[in-house]
Amino acid sequence: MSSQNLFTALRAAFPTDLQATAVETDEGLHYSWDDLDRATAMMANLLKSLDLPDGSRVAVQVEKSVEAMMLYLATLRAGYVFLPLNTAYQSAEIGYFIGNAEPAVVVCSAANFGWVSKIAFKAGTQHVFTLNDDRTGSLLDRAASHSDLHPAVPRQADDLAAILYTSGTTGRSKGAMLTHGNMLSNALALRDYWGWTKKGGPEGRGDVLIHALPIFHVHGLFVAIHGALINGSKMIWLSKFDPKRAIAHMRQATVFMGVPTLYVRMLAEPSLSKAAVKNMRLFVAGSAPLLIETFDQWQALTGQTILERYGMSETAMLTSNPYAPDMRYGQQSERRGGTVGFPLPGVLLRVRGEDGQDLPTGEIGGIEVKGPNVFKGYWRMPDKTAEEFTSDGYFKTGDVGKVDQRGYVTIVGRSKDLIISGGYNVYPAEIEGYINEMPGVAESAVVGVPHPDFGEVGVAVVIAKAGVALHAEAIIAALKAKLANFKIPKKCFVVTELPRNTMSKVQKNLLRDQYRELFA
Ligand code: MLC
Ligand code: AMP
Repeated sequence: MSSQNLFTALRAAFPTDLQATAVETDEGLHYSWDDLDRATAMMANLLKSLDLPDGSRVAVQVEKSVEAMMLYLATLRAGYVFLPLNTAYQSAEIGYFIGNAEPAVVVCSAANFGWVSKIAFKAGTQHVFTLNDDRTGSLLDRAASHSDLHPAVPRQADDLAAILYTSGTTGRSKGAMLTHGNMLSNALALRDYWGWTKKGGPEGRGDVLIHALPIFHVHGLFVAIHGALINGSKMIWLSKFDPKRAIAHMRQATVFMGVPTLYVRMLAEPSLSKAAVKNMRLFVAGSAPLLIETFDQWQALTGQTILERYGMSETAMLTSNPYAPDMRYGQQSERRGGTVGFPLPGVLLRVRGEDGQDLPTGEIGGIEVKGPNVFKGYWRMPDKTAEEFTSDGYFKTGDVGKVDQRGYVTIVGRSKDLIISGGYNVYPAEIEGYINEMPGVAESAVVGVPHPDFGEVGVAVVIAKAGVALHAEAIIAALKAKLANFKIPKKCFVVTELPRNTMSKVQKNLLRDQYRELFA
């Protein structure tokens, strides 16, 4: 059987002119396709020289850089398993991921080497390299002495390519195992569905993607990077999102991908106009609900219609509004705000009630999915995996939604207790766990409330033990010392009681209503 290594497919799509620019950074650096090819070969050869066991994990917590993307591609090329970690994670979070995944290689910034290497060596990791966002570090030093030729290691569709940790509503984070086949099938489906055009192809000019998202989650790492590479398209690379810079680059670009917060921030820029986006052909939004106001304002100001899609770490992309009319649904299938469009070709999606029965069109229930993009299971958690799949092989997404007469899917909520803040997932149970451990705390509840910039943010409501005086600021400060910054509740209230139902369960819906206007 021929190899299904995702890298091989991406490499095959490189343009013939390898000296052309593949990535241009906001700072003005140019990387050619040949640079991508040679640097990933050198890094893959470095990994190979370490004699790692088959299936070894390469865990990476570094700032966004083109070299960090190359490390991802090199890991695929060498046949190992990539494990990206958000740079906001602190030692307790990193300690859990490294302890659970037992990576053979860990890559971190030189600034974090002290504490990260301590965690890694304790977990049995043999190799810890550094990689900084200024193109320095031991990873590049060591790779420099290796050959720039590397035949990609043959992999089958079912072989692991990456593990993405997603937090859980109860217990610890789960590592979603994604295969080469999951990601290649999704990349090919999106290439066709979103009408990517190749330079020199029938449409001539070829797409150029503005890459403005972090590269440790599905959206920036897979949807954006695979999207550009599988089409041989150039990327304009922003190491950190900046609305002014993103808009300025639109004159030379054609595709932009962002979480809703990025669109909200660009809408506040006076430089956003029809003229500024006239070269652009596609704006994609996802990872969190896009408010209809944002969709409408974007259309009014730029004349362009945002294409909203829906996905998750466990499944990559599941549904999308159509780029062009989707003939499965007829000529009238335009992009509709407030919906996430249709299941992508190859994806089966159904809505089921609590009793496990399929619901009629238009009724609201749990969204279940099946397809070549759906992950293999949770790393070393067979029971959790079994719980999340139905007997006929559908994955229960935890999202609540409906499908209308015309086939459009709408997400109306989540059955999982989850806050999505600026496109990042925050699990209240995790934050509550940390608060409840603090001295003097009797109980706490964390709820998500609307926020004009992040869409939704966390608010903590805490009850003190009898006779103890708690201070909201001190609780927030203590959380900041332990948790990734985006997980910190934006407000904390110390109260005397929490609303409860007759079963004594905290009624989070009442708390959400109570604090709904906090950031209005
Ligand atoms: C930063 N902060 C956040 C936050 N990001 N708080 C809540 N939610 C967030 N997402 C905190 C900072 O720590 C800081 O706090 C304060 O808010 C202001 O920071 P900022 O400078 O405004 O933030 P910035 O660095 O500009 O980051 C905002 C952002 C970033 C929107 C650019 O969060 C981002 O890149 N989000 C994209 C996430 C993403 O890629 N998601 C895809 C997941 S994949 P303090 O107190 O320290 O000052 C997925 C599947 C799918 O979901 O379908 O795609
Ligand atoms: P993650 O675990 O980070 O991959 O987040 C996946 C979750 O993000 C999904 O289960 C949804 O709840 C949410 N999500 C992704 N895209 C959308 C969207 N377009 N609209 C609403 N929610 C979304």
